[in-house]
Amino acid sequence: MISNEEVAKILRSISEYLEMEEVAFKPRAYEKVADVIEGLEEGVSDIYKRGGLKELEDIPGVGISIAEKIEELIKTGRLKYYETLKKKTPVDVHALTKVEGLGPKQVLKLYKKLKIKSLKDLEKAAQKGKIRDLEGFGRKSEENILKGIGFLKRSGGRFVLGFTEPLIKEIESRLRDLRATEKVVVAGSVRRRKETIGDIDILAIAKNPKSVIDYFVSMSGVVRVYAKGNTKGAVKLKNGLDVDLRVVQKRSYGAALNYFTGSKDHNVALREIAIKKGYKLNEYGLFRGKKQIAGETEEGIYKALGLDYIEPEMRENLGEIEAALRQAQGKPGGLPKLVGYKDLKGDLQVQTNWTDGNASIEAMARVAMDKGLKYIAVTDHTKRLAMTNGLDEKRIKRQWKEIDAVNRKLRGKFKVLKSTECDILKDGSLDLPDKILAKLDVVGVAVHSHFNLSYGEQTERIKRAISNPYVDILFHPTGRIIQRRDAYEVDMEEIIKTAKRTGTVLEIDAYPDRLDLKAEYVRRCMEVGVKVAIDSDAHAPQHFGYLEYGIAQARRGWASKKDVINTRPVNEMLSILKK
Ligand code: DGT
Ligand code: CA
Ligand code: CA
Ligand code: ZN
Repeated sequence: MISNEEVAKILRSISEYLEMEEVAFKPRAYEKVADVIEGLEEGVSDIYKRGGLKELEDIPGVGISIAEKIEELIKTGRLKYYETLKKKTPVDVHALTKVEGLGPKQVLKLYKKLKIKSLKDLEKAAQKGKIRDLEGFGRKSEENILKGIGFLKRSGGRFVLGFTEPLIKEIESRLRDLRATEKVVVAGSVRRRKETIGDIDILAIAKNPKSVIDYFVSMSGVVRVYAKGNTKGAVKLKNGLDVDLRVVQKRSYGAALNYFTGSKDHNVALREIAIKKGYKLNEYGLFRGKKQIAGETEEGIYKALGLDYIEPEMRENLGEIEAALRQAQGKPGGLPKLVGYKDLKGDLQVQTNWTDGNASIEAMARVAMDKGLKYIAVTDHTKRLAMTNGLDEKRIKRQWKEIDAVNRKLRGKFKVLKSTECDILKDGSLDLPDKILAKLDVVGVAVHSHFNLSYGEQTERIKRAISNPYVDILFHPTGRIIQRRDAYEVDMEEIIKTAKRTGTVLEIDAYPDRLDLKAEYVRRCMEVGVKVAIDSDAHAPQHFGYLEYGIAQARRGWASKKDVINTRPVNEMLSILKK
């Protein structure tokens, strides 16, 4: 059965091949559908099984032609159209365009001039200095290519949690559906909600462990079996991801869950506490001599160690154990009560089809409403980002009329706020005049260019932008994209202090490969008293589902509900902004 991830990958490659050939419009259509499919909760195969082509066509952005291609993939696992494109230009576009700065057109040129087909070819050519002489390239772009390849290598082997989760959930549910399993839970970095994961660690309680392991090592998608024991299995999936499964006994469940959730540093610290108390802690339980005194539940273990329960997202041995001890002893400096996964009432960064989003304001509002939100801020890009069709003064005023109309329709149920993702220009001034910003409900600003300024210049630029009295939120403050682009050089300590001084909110962008702010900066915000917003950065209705990764990031940064402005009802949220 073909996964959504695989379908999306093929559609994305098609988009890249078509873009290479400079076909108009179509590439964007394929890319949008790929995004949508990646975000679907239901598998495309299941959707197809349910209602055939018709049902596929109900997926946003899917017309008959793409629907038929998905059908062919589901039925045969192959796609002739894609194979023809691949034959014509036999290059690994997907891998090559992962190199920051390389688009499909450059890839085609590199193939035609230097026969570059793969990352390896690319690296060799760049090292030999062959790329700098090509028209449209230069010494600088050759350097950047080598940098980009280095970056890909360093992040190699890890997977972005938010993009991998549909697969994780699928495996989890397959195991849950087995008659033999009583309980199935994913531990490790997945349970700690890290940004990226090295592998999937699954625990199960089962009546007949052997049968569960047998199923596990032979399920579809497995390309290699590392281990197959009576209570333990380890496999590699065809996307390169490793999965470990352990079947444990009920009375050890809490201890195993605690052990395999980690982190390793957290475990080591817990074990030391156990030893000091004269106990022994391992994945089977907490023992005094031979007698098990805890281990069926995690709560029981923490309690027996004299600690308050610690949420998985905090288990990094970065002070949470000391805080849990103080908490249990009723002393100040205890654990924060973390923001919850259902606490958000609004989303303050949403793009629509006025720029590079794929749905209308009303469609985005209705999906947000279905997700249980009460408000969104429409934050389309501004004119400097011409490739997104960014808004100028005239168009943003027209957009307000549409927002007013949607608000009339949804009155009493939902509120659409007038906002912007206003571009921060090179000198820290903004892409819209103050007189427009003054009329918006919320003003978001963001850096989208000049990533290479010096540390000092970049810091001054952003400080200037957020010192504007109309600016409420700094979106994706460091610009990093996980596994693609490092944060720009910027003094975050200085930005956080400036945010404090000016009352600016910093965003946790929930998009799975942004998660910008990093947890350590979120935690710094909490210490300094800077508020954060958790936004989806949605460009399609499905993206609201990503909010949970932003919440996870906030929890990993020790944020509580009151620290996150969009946990508040709309009027209360607006009242704490600048003005
Ligand atoms: P990952 O997979 O790299 O994203 O990170 P984790 O934390 O999932 O690490 P993994 O899969 O190697 O191991 C899962 C958990 O098992 C880990 O969080 C803690 C526990 N663990 C693994 N090795 C050790 C160890 O040598 N000592 C202790 N105390 N715990 C360990
Ligand atoms: Ca792991
Ligand atoms: Ca593991
Ligand atoms: Zn942006």
